[in-house]
Formats: sequence, structure tokens, C-alpha cells
Amino acid sequence: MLGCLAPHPPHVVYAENPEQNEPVSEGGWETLRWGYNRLARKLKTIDYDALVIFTPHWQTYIGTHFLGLPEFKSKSVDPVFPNIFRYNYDIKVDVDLAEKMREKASEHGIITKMMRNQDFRVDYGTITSCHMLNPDWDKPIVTISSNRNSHYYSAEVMNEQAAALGRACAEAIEESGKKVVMISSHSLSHRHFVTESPLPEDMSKEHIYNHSQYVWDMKLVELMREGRMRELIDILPEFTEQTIAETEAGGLTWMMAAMGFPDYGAEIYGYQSVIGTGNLVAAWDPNSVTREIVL
Ligand code: 2X7
Ligand code: FE2
Repeated sequence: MLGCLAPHPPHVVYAENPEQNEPVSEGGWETLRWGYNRLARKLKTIDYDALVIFTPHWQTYIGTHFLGLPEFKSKSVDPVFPNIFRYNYDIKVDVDLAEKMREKASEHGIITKMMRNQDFRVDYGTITSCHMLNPDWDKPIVTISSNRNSHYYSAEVMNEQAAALGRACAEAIEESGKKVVMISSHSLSHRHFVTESPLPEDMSKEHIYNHSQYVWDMKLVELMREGRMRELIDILPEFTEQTIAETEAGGLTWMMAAMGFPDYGAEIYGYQSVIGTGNLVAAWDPNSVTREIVL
């Protein structure tokens, strides 16, 4: 199982100008996009059955939900950025794998539900991360919702619950015999601009918003490079609170627990600010033969 940290500002899809997205751009955020493009090329060389993604923008308040129908087809409009993201999607789901994960999670005491509403609109986080990692959309996905543990309880409780979910998903994947790519879909630090520049892709306006948040992001990158993922997850509640990070949803903890907290270095593909938020593209390749020092 290979793991990807795949941030989902819809800006990167807007900047790529794929045929599925209605608004047209002049580009932008190349550091992030070129990193994504490189990781997407690597995934093309790997044999896998499905992408399994945990998304902060499908928020569930009672339990963890899984997409549970073979196909979802509709238009996704970003609620905050309808000017840059109106994306026509047609997504295939590995329902069998999703059901196995739900079952395992339930055995581990987690409240779960399959999403069987054909009119359900898939969130833009799932679409953005999956589009950037696999623009051909030629693999089925499993999407997992984020339960609001950080808000109900605390970042510490979130860390525990997300780790339990990760272990359950790993058991389901192992029993299925499938090879999967895990995706943790989120930015790191998350303080963002309060006004949008007239041209969103005007890169003369894009910059890091807050130095302390940037320093925190770099601390995390250092731990990832050094393969110190257990330590990183231990300090994640503090990071999350100080940088109001999107790690609050639990994605990184979920993925690291599923992967057994890697002690090898992460592949770093790119870091860039999007409306001031800190975005890192990274991957954990358990195969030491194909693992690279990218940046
Ligand atoms: O959801 C997002 C995000 N995480 C970061 C930046 C901009 C927009 O949307
Ligand atoms: Fe987000």
C-alpha cells in the first residue's frame, strides 16, 4: 500500500484546465501542480486496484460513512469558489472494498454507514485530489467521510479515533487481497486570505500568510523526510491547534496508522501556498526499490 498526501484546493484543478471543469484559467500554482503531475506519473507505473481517500469536506456528525454505490455522476460546485470549480464528474466506486472497510470499522467499535443515496454529491476534496493523482479516472475509488471528532471532543480524541479507523481499513485491505493507493486529502496550515484577488491565478498575489504557520509546516516536512511519522502523529494535535490545520479531520493520522507509521523517508513533491494555506504533496512508498528522493 502506497500513501499520498494530496491537498485539494480547487485552484489546482482550475489551473490545469481539464475538460470536466467549466471555468477557464491562465494557469497558476505551478510548484504544486508540477509536483502533483510527477506523482501522478509515478502512480501510472504502479500496479494497484483502487484509490482509497479520506476527505475533510464530506463531514459526518454521526459516525464514519463510505460511498456505497458503483457510480456517482453529477456536477460539483465549490461552495466558496463557484467561480473556479464547477466540475462534471463520473466516479466509479469499489463498493466491495468499501463494504469490507465499513464492516471492519464496525467490528472495531466505530459507528459506520454506507452512503446509498444516488443523488449524493461527491465533495470537491475527493474530486480535486483524485483528479490530480489520476486525471484519467481509470481506477475505482473508495471515499471515507470525516467524522467531526475534533469539534465534538478534541484533536487528541480525533487522533485516537482516526488511528483506529486506519487500522480497521488496513485489515480490510489485507483480507481483500487488493493493492491500494491511500490518499489523505488536505492542506497543512490553514490560515487563509479573507479577500480573493480579482484574478485568482495572479501569482504576484500568492504568498505565505503567516510565518509561524510556515515554520510549523516545515517542521512537519522535516519529520516526514526523516521517516519520523510516529513522532509527527504524536505532535499532530498541537500542530492542528496552532495552525488551525486541516489535519483536524484525521486524514493523515488515518493513513499513517493504516501504513503502520512508516519509519522510512517520505517522497516530497512540492510545497506551495494557495490563498495563504500551506499545501504539501508527498508520498510514502513502502517499496525501497522504487522509493526516491524527489526534492
Ligand atoms: O479546501 C480548501 C483548502 N483546503 C485549501 C485552500 C483553498 C481552498 O479550499
Ligand atoms: Fe479543504
